[in-house]
Amino acid sequence: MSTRKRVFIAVIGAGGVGKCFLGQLADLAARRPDTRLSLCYITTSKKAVYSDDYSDISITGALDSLATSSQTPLSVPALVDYLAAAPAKVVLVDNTSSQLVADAYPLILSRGISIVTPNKKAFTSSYKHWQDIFAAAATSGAKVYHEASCGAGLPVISTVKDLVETGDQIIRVEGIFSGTLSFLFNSFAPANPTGAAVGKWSAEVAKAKELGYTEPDPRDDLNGMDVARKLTILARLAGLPVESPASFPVESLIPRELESVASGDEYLEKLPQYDSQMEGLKAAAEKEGKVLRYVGSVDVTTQSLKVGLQSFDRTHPFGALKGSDNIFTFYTKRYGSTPLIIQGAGAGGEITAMGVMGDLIKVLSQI
Ligand code: NHO
Repeated sequence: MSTRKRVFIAVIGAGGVGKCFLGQLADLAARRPDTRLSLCYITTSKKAVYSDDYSDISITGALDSLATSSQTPLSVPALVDYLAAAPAKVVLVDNTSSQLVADAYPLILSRGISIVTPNKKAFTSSYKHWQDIFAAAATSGAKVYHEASCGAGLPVISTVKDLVETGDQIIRVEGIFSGTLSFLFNSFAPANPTGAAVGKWSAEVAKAKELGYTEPDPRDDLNGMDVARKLTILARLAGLPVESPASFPVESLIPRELESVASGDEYLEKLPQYDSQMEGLKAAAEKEGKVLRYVGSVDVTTQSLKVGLQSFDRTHPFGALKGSDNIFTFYTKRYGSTPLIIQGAGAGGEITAMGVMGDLIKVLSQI
C-alpha cells in the first residue's frame, strides 16, 4: 500500500492568477513524491468540475475540463459540506476577488479546511471578520495564509509576521504598494527621463490599460482602494485594530466629475479634459526638484494611516523605482534608523501565483 500522504486541493477561480497557479501546481505535484496532491474541485463563477467520490481531476487538463463541463459551481455552504466530508485533509485555494467566498472563511476554517489566497477581501472586511478568521483557524487547527494579498510574490506578510513574532516592534511602514500606480507614476513622472516622450496623464493611463497593468476598469486602481486594502492588512498585522480601508484618508486620483460615469471606457474617453489637474501637481513637484509618487503609510505609534500622493527627491528609493515595482519600508525598533526594505515586481499572474504556491507548500508541511 502507498505511504504517500494525500491532500485534496480545491481551486476557486481560474482567471489570470488561477491559470498560473494551476501551471505551478502541476509542477509541484510532479516534484513532491511524498504527497499526492489530489485536485478534487475546480470552479469559475460559471462552471465547475468535481465528482461525488472525490476522484482526481487531471491538473494539466483542468482548464479543458472546465471549458467542456456542464456542472455548475456548488453554493458556498454546499461546497463547505462537500470538502469537509473529503477522506483526507483539504486546502481551499481562493483565486477570486469574491466577497461571497471571503465572507465564508470563518465557516470554511471552522470545518477544518485550510485556505491559501491572494484575495484581499476577507482580510479587509470588518475587524471582527479578521478576528473571526484567525479564531476559527486556531480552534479547528486549519491553516490560513495570504502572502499574495500584499506585494504579490514578495515576502511581505511573512516578514511582518516574523518581525512581530520575534518580538520586534514595528514603528512605521510606508511604501508603494500598487504595481499599476507604480508603473503609472514611474512613466508619467520619471526620476531619470530617458528622452522618450512622456505622455499626458490620460495617455499614460490609457497605455497602462493597453499593457494590461490596470484592472479592466482603471478606476479600480486609481481610486486608491487597492492600496488602502494592502495598508489595512499590514497595519492589522502590526497590531492596529483598523476597522476597514474606509476608516482612514485615501486620496482618489479620479476627477470628481468622472467618479460616477457609467464605464471604464467612458472614463478613459473623458479623462483628457482633466489632464491639467495632474499636470499641475507634477509641475509643482518638479519645481522643488521632486517627483510624484502614490504612497501608503502607517505610523503604528500614533495609529495613523494614510494613502495618497507625495513628492520625493529623485534619488529617494520611492522616486527612483522602476517599472511596476513595489517597495515596502519597515521602520522597527531593531532595525533602528536603517529600515528593512523589500522591493521587486509587485503585480502579474505568475508572481502572484508564486505567493499562493509558497503558502500552499507551508500548509502542506503543517497539516
Ligand atoms: P480574474 O482574472 O478576474 O479571475 C477571477 C476568477 O475568479 C475568474 O475565473 C472568475 O470566474 C472566478 N470567480 C469570481 N467570483 C467567483 C465565485 N464567486 N465563485 C467561483 N469563481 C469565481 O482575477 P485575477 O487577476 O486572477 O485575480 C484573482 C485574485 O488575485 C483577486 O483577488 C486579485 O485581487 C488577487 N491578486 C491579483 C494580483 C494580480 O497581479 N493579478 C495581485 C494580487 C492579488 O499582486 C497583484 C496586485 O496586487 C495587482 C494590483 N492590481 C496592483 O498592485 O496593481
